[in-house]
Parts: sequence; structure tokens; C-alpha cells
Amino acid sequence: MPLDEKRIAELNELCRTFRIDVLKAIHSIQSGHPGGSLSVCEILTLLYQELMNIDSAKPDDPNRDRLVLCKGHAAPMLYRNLIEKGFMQKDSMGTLRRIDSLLQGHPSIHTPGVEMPSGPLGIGLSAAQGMAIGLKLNNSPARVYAVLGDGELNEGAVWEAAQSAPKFKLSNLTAVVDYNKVQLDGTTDEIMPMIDIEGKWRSFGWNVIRCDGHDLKALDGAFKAAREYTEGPTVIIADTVKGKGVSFMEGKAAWHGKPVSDDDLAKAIAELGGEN
Ligand SMILES: Cc1ncc(C[n+]2csc(CCOP(=O)(O)OP(=O)(O)O)c2C)c(N)n1
Repeated sequence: MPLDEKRIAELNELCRTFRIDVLKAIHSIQSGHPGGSLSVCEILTLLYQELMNIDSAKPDDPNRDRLVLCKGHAAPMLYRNLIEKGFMQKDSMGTLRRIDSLLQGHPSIHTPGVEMPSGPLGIGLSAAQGMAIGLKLNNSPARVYAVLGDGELNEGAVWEAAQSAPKFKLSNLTAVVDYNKVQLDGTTDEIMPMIDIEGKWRSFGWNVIRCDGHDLKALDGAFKAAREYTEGPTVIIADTVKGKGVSFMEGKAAWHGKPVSDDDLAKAIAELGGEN
């Protein structure tokens, strides 16, 4: 069933509050990655809050869907989603990046709901592929999602995995590229031009879908098409904006890994319609 307008409005409202909560957590510890957390908000929120078959009461269910956040630095948005699904207590966001916290700067296997540690870019798609092969061998209905950054595609290891997933006809694997066109210290065009991002994946044998990565309806349609494609893996190239939702962060590499000051937080919260 496609999402109805009421559910889209609810999920958009969740996204708005998740953005605020993530910025508050990064502000609180004065460390973290705001830009890439905000760009991946709708992708993660739609998957975790609507589409994925996961239950925090049954974290080891062999048939649960899996998600690998390959761009691990966007961990705060992952954590906020896991908290909403009941994997951790509501107030855990305030412990982000603190010593002994479950919420480390990059996803750890010790964090409830995290399927694969990440931080070093380039390794996640191979891990997701291994999960997809295992599930397929077990005839499991579970699906695996790998969420990558576009700067992450500079890593050669991504393309080793991209090359072999079609060989194994992994129709249970969906990669999503958070295509915000900005990396750590510049635009993707400046650092390592993609030239033809869709053509690259297609030539490796993937089913390629392109959509607006902030439009929940478009994303929902893309995930549905991925589920219906049975010949092999699908990649969704999701056009996004780094820092989405906060005007002074949007499209700026400077907000890749910059702490949020008191003033920045107040301005961001005002724009997002929250309370300081
Ligand atoms: C192997 C590796 N090299 C370098 C880094 C440092 N690093 C962290 S994020 C980042 C840029 C990633 O850009 P992108 O994938 O576009 O992330 P997004 O813009 O979505 O946040 C880099 C180079 C890393 N984490 N791992």
C-alpha cells in the first residue's frame, strides 16, 4: 500500500523533530556531523518508521530487515530513529559521543539496533551484501538496505561490492545513495566528479531508480519499485541537500563536521519551528 497523505504528514512531522533533536545532541557535545545527518533524514525515517520489518522486542528475529549505515558519520540520525523504534531510552540522545555511551560518534555493534559498525567509508555495501547472500540462502523474506554517501563512492571497495551483487542476483538488497553532492571539504564535482552516477551503477548491472530524497512519497515509490524488481539488486539515487532544513547549513561543506554553537542552534531551531 502506498503511503496516504495522513501518514506522509506524520512522517514529515517526525523528520522535523528528528532534525531538531539531532542538532541539539550535536550542540550538547560540541562535536558531530550535522550536514550528512540532515540530508539522510527522510531516507532513514521512512525506512525505520514505516517500511522495515523490525521489532525492538525481537532484535534477533532471523527474518528482520537489516540496514547498514555505510556513511557512519550520520549516526545521530540513525540513533534518533532507533530510539523512536524503542531500541533505546528516549533520553539517550543527550549521551551522544560521551564516554561509555551507547551512542558513539560512529555506529558500534554494541548499540541496540545497529547491525554493522561503520565509520571507515567503503565497507558497508560489502557487509550488506554478505547479509543479503546469507538471507537468500536461508530463503528468508528479509530485505537488506545499505545507505551510502556520494563522497563514499570514491572508495574502490564500494565498486567491488557493486560488481558482485548482480552476479548473486541479490534482489533482496537495496542500496541508497544519499546524493547531496557535497563531501567533507568540497563539492563532489570538485573532489571526484561522478560524471554519470546512474550510468555507473547501471553498467555494473544494478536496477537504478532516481528520486527526490526529501520527498517521502517519491522515496516510498522508489522502495516499492525496488521490492518489485526480482532480477537483482536495486540502487536508489536519492537527490538530497546537505544540511537540509537549516538554511545556513544547506549545501555547505563547512557543515560536514562542525560543532553547532549556541547561536547556530537557536537559529536552526527557530527555522525548524521548535522550542529552544
Ligand atoms: C575510509 C575513510 N576515509 C576517510 C574518512 C573521513 N570522512 C568522513 S566523512 C567523509 C566525507 C564523506 O562524504 P559523503 O559520503 O558525501 O558524506 P555526506 O556528505 O553524505 O555526509 C570523509 C572523507 C572516513 N570516514 N573513512
